[in-house]
Amino acid sequence: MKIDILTLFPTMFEGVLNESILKRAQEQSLVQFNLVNFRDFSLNKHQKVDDYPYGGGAGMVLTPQPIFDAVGSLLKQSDENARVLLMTPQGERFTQKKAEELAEEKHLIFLCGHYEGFDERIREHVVTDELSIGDYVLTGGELASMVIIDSVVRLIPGILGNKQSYEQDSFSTGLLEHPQYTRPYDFRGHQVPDVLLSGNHKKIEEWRRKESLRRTFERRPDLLTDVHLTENERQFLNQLIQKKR
Ligand code: 6GU
Repeated sequence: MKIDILTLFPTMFEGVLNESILKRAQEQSLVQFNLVNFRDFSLNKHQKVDDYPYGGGAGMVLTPQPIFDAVGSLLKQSDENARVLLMTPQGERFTQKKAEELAEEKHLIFLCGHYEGFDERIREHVVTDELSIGDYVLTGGELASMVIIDSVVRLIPGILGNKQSYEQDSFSTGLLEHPQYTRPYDFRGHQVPDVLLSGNHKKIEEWRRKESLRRTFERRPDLLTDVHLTENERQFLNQLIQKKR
C-alpha cells in the first residue's frame, strides 16, 4: 500500500511512522509512506497556501491551487485510482468498518489542514472521502490521519503476526473484548477466574463470550443492536437487564 500524506507539518509524523508496527510494515515493504509538504506546490511568490474567506469572518482558508497540484502530481505518478481522504471534524465518523474498507486499497492520499478550513472546491473536485475521528475538535488533521493510518495499516495482511489477533478485536466481533489475565494466578490476593485454568476450551470460549456481552452491555449498550446473538446469549443478556432493574 502506498500512503501519501499532505501536510504543512511533516515532522509531526516522524515518531509515529517510525516505531513499532508501522516501522516494521515499512521494513517489510508492505506499506510505503510519502510525506508531502503541499507548501512546496504553491505558485505564490511567498509560497502562501491560505487566504481570507470570501464573505468575511475569522480564520483563514486553504486555497485550492497547492492542494490540486500536489494531489494531481501524486495521481499522475501512479494508478490514478487513489482514495483522497480529507481530515475534518465535519467528515463521516471513522469506524473499524471504514478501516477494513480502506485496508483493501492500494493507494491512499491523506489531506491534513491546520487551523484553517479548506476551500470547498477541494472537497468537490479532489476529495473522495471526508473523515472525522470523533466529536471533538483538534488543532489539525495530522493527529486524526495518524490514528486512521495506524488502524488501517495494522489490518494489511502479513502485518500482525496472527490473524486471530485482529479478528478478536473489540468492534471486529461487534462486541467489546473480554477480560484477559496472565500470571501470577494470585496477585496480592486477587485471583484469576478458575475457568481459565480448567483446560476446558469450550467452557473458556463460553465464559469469554459472556464476559464480552456483559462488558458491552455495561459500557456500550448501543453496540448490541447490530450483533447476532444465539438464543442462549439472548437469555444471558435478558438476565443482565433484569438484574439492572
Ligand atoms: Cl479529522 N480534524 C480535526 N481538525 N479535528 C477533528 C477531526 C479531524 N476528527 C475529530 N476532530
